[in-house]
Amino acid sequence: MAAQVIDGRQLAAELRAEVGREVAALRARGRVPGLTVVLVGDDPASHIYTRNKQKVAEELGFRSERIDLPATTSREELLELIHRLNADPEVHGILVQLPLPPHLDEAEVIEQIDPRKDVDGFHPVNVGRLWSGQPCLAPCTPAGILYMLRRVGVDPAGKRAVVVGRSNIVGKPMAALLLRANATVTICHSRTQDLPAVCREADILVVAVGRPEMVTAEYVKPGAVVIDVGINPVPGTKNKLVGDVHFPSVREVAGYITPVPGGVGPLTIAQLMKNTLEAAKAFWGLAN
Ligand code: L34
Repeated sequence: MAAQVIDGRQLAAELRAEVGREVAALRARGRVPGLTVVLVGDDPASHIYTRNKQKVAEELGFRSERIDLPATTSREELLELIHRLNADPEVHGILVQLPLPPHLDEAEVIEQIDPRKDVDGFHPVNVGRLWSGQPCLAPCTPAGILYMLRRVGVDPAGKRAVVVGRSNIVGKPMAALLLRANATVTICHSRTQDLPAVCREADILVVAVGRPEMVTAEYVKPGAVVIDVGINPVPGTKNKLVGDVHFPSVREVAGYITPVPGGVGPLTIAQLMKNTLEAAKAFWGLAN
């Protein structure tokens, strides 16, 4: 029996609606949560994602601002902007879209963001809190995936979870969140020996490697939940995308599978709204 395809657009719409109701209630009391997205340079994919983030923030009633800086922006200019945003009481969430142009040090830039405004959850303070089980802002893609699992009724507790990819944005925080949810977690990467065999152990398989359609049916235990974080443009097409999972073959063996597009991406943006709302509430001293 073919897998159930998880409708990320639908789930994201529901999460957005939830956030939107809370934003409306806050606005009725004169409080407006604010998100500022900073985009440096002109990476075409980053343009699309940041435009979507800003649009959704506006729709949900946030004060939403996007700051576009040229690729030639200096380290000093960018850090000065971040310090200004840290000090601005109308800004509750700051997101610097990655990747940055090569002359800028991403780790340094992230560390300059006030951890309370770090709605990406990339600041070392939030990373440490995530791994030590404290309340924190967690990275949007993995947090959105956990929301997804919950909504389709998959509880990670006691299950075998395999995360393919060890990036700071997805792989590592995904492993932390699954561990916090009591899964038995394995992190795989380019040096993992016999990757298909390790993946076949997974009840929950999360793939975030950036290699088009790498994961085929032979990687997947029958009935497993397969979450595809990849977003790879198909060469020679205008806008066509594929994931890191070979959807046609894997859907025949998996129990659940996320499509690309329309899977993890929309949840990432919805979770960003949730994180921004939580950051604003914490700023005002309102309980979460
Ligand atoms: N700082 N940088 C920072 N935070 C992030 O959380 C991100 N990321 C990744 C890249 N850089 C970042 C994103 O927002 C990737 N990412 C992201 C967000 C949304 C979507 C894709 C990537 C998305 O909405 N994808 C749509 C398709 C969009 C299209 O048509 O191109 C989807 O349905 O998957």
